[in-house]
Amino acid sequence: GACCSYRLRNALHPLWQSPLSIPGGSRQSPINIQWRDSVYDPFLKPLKISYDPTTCLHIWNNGYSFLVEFDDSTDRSIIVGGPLENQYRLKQFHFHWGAINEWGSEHTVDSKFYPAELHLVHWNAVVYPTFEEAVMEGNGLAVIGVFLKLGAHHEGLQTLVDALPAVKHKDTVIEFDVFDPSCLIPSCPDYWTYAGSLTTPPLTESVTWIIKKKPIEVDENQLEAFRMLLFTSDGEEEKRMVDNFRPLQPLMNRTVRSSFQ
Ligand code: SG4
Ligand code: ZN
Repeated sequence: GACCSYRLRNALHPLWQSPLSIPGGSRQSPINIQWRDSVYDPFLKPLKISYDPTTCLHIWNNGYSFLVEFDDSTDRSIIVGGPLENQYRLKQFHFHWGAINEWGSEHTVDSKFYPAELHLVHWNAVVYPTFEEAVMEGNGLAVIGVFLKLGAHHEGLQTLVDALPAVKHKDTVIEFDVFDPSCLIPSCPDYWTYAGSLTTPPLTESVTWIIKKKPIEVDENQLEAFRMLLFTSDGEEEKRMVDNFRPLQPLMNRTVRSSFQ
């Protein structure tokens, strides 16, 4: 059933092998961002991020990643501006990472992988009544991507890392109130943006991607804490949660725009 690890699913799920089998699969994610092919758009506004730390609810190991989920019943944690026409509500954030530091991110820049990538998932509550409906529609979701690179210890991430042993196994959830994920987003305003999809089934082409140019630095111990998590439930043969990223998808007829020159 749906219980197998991300890697196993990656190998078995036909959608992962042939992007062309997706109906209308013309804007799939992730992609390689070729810096010199991106087009500066002077009309792109700065992205404004306004998160209320008290909307943070819990951390959940869902068997593919760990998700930090937020109360999205009101407009208390939102983003606005950038390439977006409406404001979008924060639903959850999660990460993708590798077994080793040489890979792990979903997007690449000039074919370079980072060891991990943060995704902050937001939905268009102005136009759609529920997150589930937004997932299915063209302008339903906005995901901010932030690359993690190896370097200095990250104080803000450590709060999260300290909580991870409690959600080691698949299907475990713990309370995690009061966290402001804007501490994980670099203050440098520069970003790339393009029209893409979710990177896991249902792979719907509903995502406006906003990829921050500047990575955040995390240390080796913090990446190792991610790699201690398990794809598997308590009692099953342990499989480490690593390499939970989707392979690169063709750019096809798309332009990546940049907010910077
Ligand atoms: C991860 O697998 C999350 O666990 C999923 O969250 C998420 O799906 C999925 O990634 C795709 O998101 O930003 N990488 S992504 O395109 O947010 C959704 C859940 O399954 C719908 C809740
Ligand atoms: Zn993701």
